[in-house]
Amino acid sequence: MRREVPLLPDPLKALDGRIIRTRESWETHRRPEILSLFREHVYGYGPEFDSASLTFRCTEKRLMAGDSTRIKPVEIQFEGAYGQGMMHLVLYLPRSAVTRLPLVLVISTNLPSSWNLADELHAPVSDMLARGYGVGVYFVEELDPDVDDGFHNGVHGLFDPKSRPRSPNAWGTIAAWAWGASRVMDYLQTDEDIDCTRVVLVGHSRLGKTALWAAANDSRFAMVASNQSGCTGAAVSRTKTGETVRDINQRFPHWFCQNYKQFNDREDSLPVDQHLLLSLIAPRLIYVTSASEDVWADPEAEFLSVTVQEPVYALYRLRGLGTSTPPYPNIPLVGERIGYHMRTGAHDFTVFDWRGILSFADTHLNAPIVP
Ligand code: GTR
Repeated sequence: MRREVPLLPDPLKALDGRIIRTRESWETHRRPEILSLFREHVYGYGPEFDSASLTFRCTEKRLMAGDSTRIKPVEIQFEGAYGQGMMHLVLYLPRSAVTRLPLVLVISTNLPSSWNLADELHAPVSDMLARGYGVGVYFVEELDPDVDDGFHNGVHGLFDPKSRPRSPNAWGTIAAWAWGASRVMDYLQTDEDIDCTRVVLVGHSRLGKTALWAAANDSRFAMVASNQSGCTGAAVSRTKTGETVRDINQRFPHWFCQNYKQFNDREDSLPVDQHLLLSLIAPRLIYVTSASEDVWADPEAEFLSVTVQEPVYALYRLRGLGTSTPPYPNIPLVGERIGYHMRTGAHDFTVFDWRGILSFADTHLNAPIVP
C-alpha cells in the first residue's frame, strides 16, 4: 500500500505568502529564495569565485589503444586565499568528430591510475561516443576527500577563513564537489570540441546528490541525471523511509552544512524539501532513477519528489510525467523535460539506467550520430 503523501512546502508559495503565478515571479522571487534556503540550511554557502582566475592546461592528448577514441586530459587550476589547487578533467572524444559535440559529464570519485577509464567508470563510454556525445569525467576526491577531517584540506582549506568553529552555513563536501562541476563548465566554455550548451551532468548516489546541487546552482548545465540519489538528493525527506536526515548527518557529518543537523528527526521543520531542489532545475532537462530494492534511498520518495514539483515546469508550459502513480518497474515515464524510471534490482548504476538517461538525452539534445 502506498504511504500517505506528506505535507510538503509548496513550490509556488513564497515564504511571505505570495502565490507564484508567472515564470517571471518564479525567477525573480521564489527561485532565488529556495536556492538561499538550501544554501543556508542544507548544502552551505561556497566562496565568492571569479572564474577569470582559472587556468587550464591540456596535457598529453592520446588515442585509446586499438580505438578511434581521442583522450584529452585537462588540468584545471584555481587559486584561493590560502594557495593553489588543481583538478583533472578527462575528455573522451571520437577521433572523427567534425562538429562541436554535446557532452556527458560523469562525476567520479578518485582519479584512477590510468586514463583508460571506461572500465573503472562503469559508464558505457563507447556507447555514448557512438550516440554522438563526448564524455567527460572529473574526480571529486581531488576537490575534497570523502572523510570527516575538519575541512582543513581540499578546496575548503584553500578558500575558507581559518577561524574555528566554522560558520554553521559554510559549505560541506557535497557543495565542494558540486563547485568542481562548475569549474569544469568554465573550462568547457573554452573548448572548441564541445557544445557547452548541451552538457548532461550525471552522478550516482552521493554523486547524484552532487549533480543535482551543481545543476541547481549553475544553469549552464542543460540536463542533469541523478541515479538513485536518495536522501538529500532526489528523495523528499518528509515521511521518507530508509535513510533519514539523522542517519545521513551521523554517517557523513561532512557532507552538508552544520545547520542541517538541526533537522535530525525534525524533517517537518525544514523550510525546504528535496522536490524544491528538483524545481530549481526547471525548465531544463532532468532525469531521475530509482531501483526497486533500494529501500535505503526510497524509490517512492524519489518519484514523489519528481511529481510534486511539476507545477514549476508548468509555469513554462512544460508537461510533467502525467501521473502521480509510480510506474511499473523498467518502464521509463517521460514528460516534456522530465524523465523517471524505476529499475528492478538493487542500488547500482547499471546499463539499464544508462540507457534510460541516454535515450532521454538523445530525444532532447538531438545528438548527431558520428560516422
Ligand atoms: C550511502 C549513503 C547514501 C548514498 C550512498 C552512496 O551509504 O547512505 O546516502 O549516498 O552511500 O553514495 O553510495
